[in-house]
Amino acid sequence: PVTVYRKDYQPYPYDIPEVALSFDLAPDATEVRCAMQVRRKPGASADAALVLDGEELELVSVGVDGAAWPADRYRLSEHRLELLGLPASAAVEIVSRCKPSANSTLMGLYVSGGNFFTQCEAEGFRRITWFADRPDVMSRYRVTLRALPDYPVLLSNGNLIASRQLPDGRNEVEWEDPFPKPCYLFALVAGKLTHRETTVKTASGRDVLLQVYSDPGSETKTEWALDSLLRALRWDESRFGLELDLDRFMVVAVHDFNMGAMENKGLNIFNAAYVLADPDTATDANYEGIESVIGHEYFHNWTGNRVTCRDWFQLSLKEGLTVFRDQEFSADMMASGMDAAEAASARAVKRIDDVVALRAAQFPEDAGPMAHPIRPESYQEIGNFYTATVYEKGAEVIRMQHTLLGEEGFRAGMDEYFRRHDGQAVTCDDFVAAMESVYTRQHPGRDLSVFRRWYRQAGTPRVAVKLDHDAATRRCTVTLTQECPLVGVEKKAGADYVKAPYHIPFAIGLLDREGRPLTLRHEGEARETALLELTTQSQQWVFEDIAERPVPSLLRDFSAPVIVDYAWTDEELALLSAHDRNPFARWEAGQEFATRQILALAEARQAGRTLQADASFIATWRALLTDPAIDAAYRARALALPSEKTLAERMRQVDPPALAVARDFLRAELGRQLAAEFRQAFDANQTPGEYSPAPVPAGKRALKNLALSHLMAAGEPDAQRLAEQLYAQAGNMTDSMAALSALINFGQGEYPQQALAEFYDKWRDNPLVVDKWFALQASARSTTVQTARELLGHPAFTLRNPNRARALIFQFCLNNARGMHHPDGSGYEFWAEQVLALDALNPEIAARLARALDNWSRFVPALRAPMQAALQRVRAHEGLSRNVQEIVSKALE
Ligand code: BAL
Ligand code: ZN
Repeated sequence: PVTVYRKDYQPYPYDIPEVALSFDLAPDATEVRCAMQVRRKPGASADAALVLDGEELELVSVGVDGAAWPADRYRLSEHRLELLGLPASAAVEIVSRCKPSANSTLMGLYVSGGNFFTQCEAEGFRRITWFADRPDVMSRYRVTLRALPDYPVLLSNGNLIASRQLPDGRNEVEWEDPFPKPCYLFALVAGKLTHRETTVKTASGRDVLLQVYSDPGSETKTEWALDSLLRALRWDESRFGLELDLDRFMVVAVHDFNMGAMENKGLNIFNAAYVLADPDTATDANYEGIESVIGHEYFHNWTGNRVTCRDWFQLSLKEGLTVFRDQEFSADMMASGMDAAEAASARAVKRIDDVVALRAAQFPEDAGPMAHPIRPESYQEIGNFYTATVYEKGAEVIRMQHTLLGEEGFRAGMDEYFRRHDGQAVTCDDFVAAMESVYTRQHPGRDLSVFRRWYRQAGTPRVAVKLDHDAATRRCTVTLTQECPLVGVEKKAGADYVKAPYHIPFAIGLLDREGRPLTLRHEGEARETALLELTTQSQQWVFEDIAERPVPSLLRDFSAPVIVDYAWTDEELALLSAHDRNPFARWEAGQEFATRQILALAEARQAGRTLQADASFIATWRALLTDPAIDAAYRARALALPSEKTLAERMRQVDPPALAVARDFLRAELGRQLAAEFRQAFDANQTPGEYSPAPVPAGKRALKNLALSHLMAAGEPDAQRLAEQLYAQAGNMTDSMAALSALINFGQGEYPQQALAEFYDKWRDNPLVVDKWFALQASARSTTVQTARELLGHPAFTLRNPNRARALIFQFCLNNARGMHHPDGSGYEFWAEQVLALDALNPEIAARLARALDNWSRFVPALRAPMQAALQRVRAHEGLSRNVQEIVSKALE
């Protein structure tokens, strides 16, 4: 496989300012005519070939300036068409055919549910026509679609400029996108679809049409998506001064889709899971996810589309920034209409959820064989780099810039970025330079040169904290020392590869021994939270007028994506968990306390000792559960035990079954010892009346259902009756799923299996709910490889639908510690079979599953050997895609 390096970037020698595409759509053979105006760039060699990418295409003809281009003046190979000897300016026309109905990769043009859809990012456009498939070639597109009346809705980017019926009975439409764009933002949709729409005025008074398209019959499920779109439009106007630039913005839902959604200019195509919702079929998490993804794709219109990436190494330029923007959008939506204290808690809940996700997915990636900087240096298959690092750590790197500059400074930096780069394809460094222009104005003599290392170094830095207190001088000295060990490929880079310290904004507070906040006095400033800027390996800060040794509250609001090393005592953690006024750090203290408990229990389990919960930990949990000052949503987060994935990162040798037993034990023990308190929380957090996905009722459901799971896990006498009642009477999918999950994981008797069967019968025609049904079983505690195999044989299962594959196979391989990590290795054999089966259909999805064994070398020896064998089996398979090959090869290196 060919490795592509960032350092090898070369500009494309031609401009392609105009592209006219015309499609004769038919499932088995679609003909595509691609007419391009090409102009050799000043300074490019007159010999420079026009190199075009293509995959799975049949070439029909090549023409230049209205005449056939002689065969000896182009070279055609499997993935390349090179036109030689072109004049400096030419009209090139290529006609080709593709086969949408045979396209199971879901990249390029494909058929789903009888309709046509496209997915072009990163390199799918080359499956539609030969083209310069790279983001720095930006063109204005005019698109003509022709299709039989079976496809009444014909959509593409931009504005509809003509629509007619042809003499042969087909319909023809023309679309024009006034904004130059890279081809990865091209899209078309054709088929039978219904839609919901609204017209709104933008801030500057223009009328714009917002539309959400979906399968006929699903029109009742698109209200939330359309409302979310309107909220996103308003939010970008008010927070960033960015307005919708088109007259029309469309969102289309499709059931077969590799990603969550795609930001094609003016025609976003969405996985139906992020569009369709009603209270009966969607959970609170689904509603939140829809709002967030609708926002994310909409925000890309400026951060990604108006300013795009020079090359795919810069992916985080648009993704990290847009994730940061969608996180802020969600936080602002959650906090809207609340008073200051409620809003702070709502924002903390969002921050906690984002950090939980980062730690579960990105920290392991940063410590494994696929570790890469947020701006990777190389790749074999760019599809493998749509990662938690590029997205979620990328967002943290943007957030740190926001923290360093402040809200006003960050906004000024964004304004400067658009002033400099609107309409261009640029680099991450261009973004930092715009922010730096503001930072340097704010802090003369300082710059972001050290900060830029976040873009070129991989791995999660560790920050060790030392706290010295001198009673005589009443001074408290805080020493921060950072280290970042070599990770992944860096270890092989040789002795001359040296990692340098990062610029780490580290927010800190101090509490006295009663839990009261202390004022941090440093260099004439007095604050409750100090933002320390660590820019070298080790630095010290002295805080004045501190009478006794304080308790430190560290990395408040998770001000940097680092791991903190500090040896709090259990008593200090309990104190922080009860009193820290920074809600994120308060949550963190409880999580650290719980982590210590579960790791100790896992060790006891491994050593064959009796498991026992610590009384002071139970007391800490009791205090959180009964604190009347904290709202339900926050309490549900504070009481949630750390995930097995997060816990695994803290084990020297990962032992998922031991962790699962330890975590289950603690959950049950909490349920037993705090049964009365959990029962009270269950009763006090009912949400009768009409369903609303708003944060307050959703928070109540989260706490109530957490309480139920503890009571069920503990086998409390009345718990199953509560669960059965909740299941039977649930007025929304959140409660139905919570009850069913509690029943199938911890229930007794026949009811749980009956409920499961009844659930399927009720929802068999709703694919998104059937996905939930598969996912629930795949991750259930009692599910074995055998059960997973039986589910593969269920008539509703298909590997061709990514959502279904994710619901069953990914859930089992990633979220079922006992089944997947059975010491006989059967889970890993299952994984290998499914990776290979998926690879034959859809390499992008197969490569995602392949990553489930990334960190095999950090597992206990008994699991390591069968994991390695499964990886080797996959690597040895003939005809493996480039996608999967890159993943398994790196894992085994
Ligand atoms: N650009 C790929 C999908 C997304 O991140 O929005
Ligand atoms: Zn994105």
